Amino acid sequence: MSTTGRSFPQDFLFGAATAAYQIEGAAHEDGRRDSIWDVFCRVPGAVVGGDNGDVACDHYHRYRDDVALMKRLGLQTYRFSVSWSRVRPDGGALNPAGLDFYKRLVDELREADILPWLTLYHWDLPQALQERGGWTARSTADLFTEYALDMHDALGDRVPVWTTLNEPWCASFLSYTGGEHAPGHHSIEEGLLASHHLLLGHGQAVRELRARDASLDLGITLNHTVADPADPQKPADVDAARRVDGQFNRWFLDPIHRASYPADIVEDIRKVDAAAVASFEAAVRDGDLATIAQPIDTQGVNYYHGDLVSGTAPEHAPVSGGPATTRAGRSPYPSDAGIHPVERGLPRTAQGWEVQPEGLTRLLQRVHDEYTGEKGVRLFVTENGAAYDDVVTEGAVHDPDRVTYVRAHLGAVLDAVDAGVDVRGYFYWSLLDNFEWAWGYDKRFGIVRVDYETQERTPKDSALEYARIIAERALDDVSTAGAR
Ligand code: PNW
Repeated sequence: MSTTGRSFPQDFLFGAATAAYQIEGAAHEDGRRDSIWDVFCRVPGAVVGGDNGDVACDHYHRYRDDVALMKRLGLQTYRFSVSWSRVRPDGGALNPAGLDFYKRLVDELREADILPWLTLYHWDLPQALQERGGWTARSTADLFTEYALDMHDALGDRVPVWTTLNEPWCASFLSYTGGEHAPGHHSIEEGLLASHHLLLGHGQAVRELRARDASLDLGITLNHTVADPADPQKPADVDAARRVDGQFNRWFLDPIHRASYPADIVEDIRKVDAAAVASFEAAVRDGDLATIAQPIDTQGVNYYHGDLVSGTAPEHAPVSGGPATTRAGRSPYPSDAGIHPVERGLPRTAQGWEVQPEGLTRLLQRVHDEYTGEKGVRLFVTENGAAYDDVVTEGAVHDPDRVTYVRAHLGAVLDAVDAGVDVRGYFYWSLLDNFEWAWGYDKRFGIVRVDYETQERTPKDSALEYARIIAERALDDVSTAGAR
């Protein structure tokens, strides 16, 4: 234990996260059928390089080695997701062969003394359900609830922590409005309906799982940004930050914790597409918001970067990299007028995302102060990480930028802990290099390098550093000076 460093609380959990479609492969084995991502990957131009998840990291066949690797790194917990189309290939009837994979994985984790943290939905909706409207259809929320109960029947005695959805913002607006993710649609109405039915599925699943077993730790993971006005004195800039915050953060935090959608944002969107908002309002039935606001135990916070925004269009070419535009230059914001990203000279990752660790401290503090603290909902950073171009040498992979990134963000978490925020753990995204959605295999987020020819795994310098931090349960001063 470091004597001069900053220690983590005794019960703080260190882990790493992955998602089914990004690592499993085995896309056509043991009865698995297409998800919307299998189909989306076949659309020319949808994914960089025409890549897909058919093989990915072949984790479906290599999970034993991967768990052994987690054990070697000292991970205390592993956050993974279940492929709905493996377990219920058409969205409905159960496929025992697919389910067996998750039983084997969970047993392996428990054997290694690694806490299994299960996410039910990380974006791979069965294609059969998309053909019936996907998340724009209310029936999808009901089928999601049934699927959650199937999973609980199979694993309820062995998995203590259950996350319903990963990042419903991505699964609704980035997917049905911005078109960047599957199913690749460009509709404000669909984005709004999808967000509501995702949240409804979350609330129903929490209610039913809770009724089955009061001891489960239940929650949801949201992706956030920290939106700052370029000039806090300019009303147009302050308004731009309000719009980003409202559509990205409050659209999900408010219904989950306060049983309401943010009225200012509803009105903003109404000005853009009144018919879409009318359709959304008709879809929000009596009682839905109470269902969505079921008490939860754990709130997952995913943080990659913030946004500096202005209300006035820049004189020069707009900056890229933030979520204000998709790769194809479309906006995932239903109300995107007056949102202009501003360059602030921060370092950027290989994907163009800004590196802004202090934003994580502010984000955790804000979620705690405004939403979760008074209810005693625990916070976990369920994702944080960066894509960089690694330097591969004989037997080692050097990723100094990622080492700095991880240290700086763990420092930011400790700053939040010191300020009294109830944050209980951190998951690095991701354990392995993997299929980075619309970016294909072009962007590597792993602390473990994957050679996609041989499937060989090599822990990067960042993995060794993370393992050291976990073992010491502290951030020592030496490298902190350089990182923060
Ligand atoms: C998250 N955006 O995705 C996901 O949960 C992971 O599956 C993913 O690999 C990771 O972050 C890195 O991208 C996001 O455009 C994708 O704002 C896009 C955005 C945010 C999160």
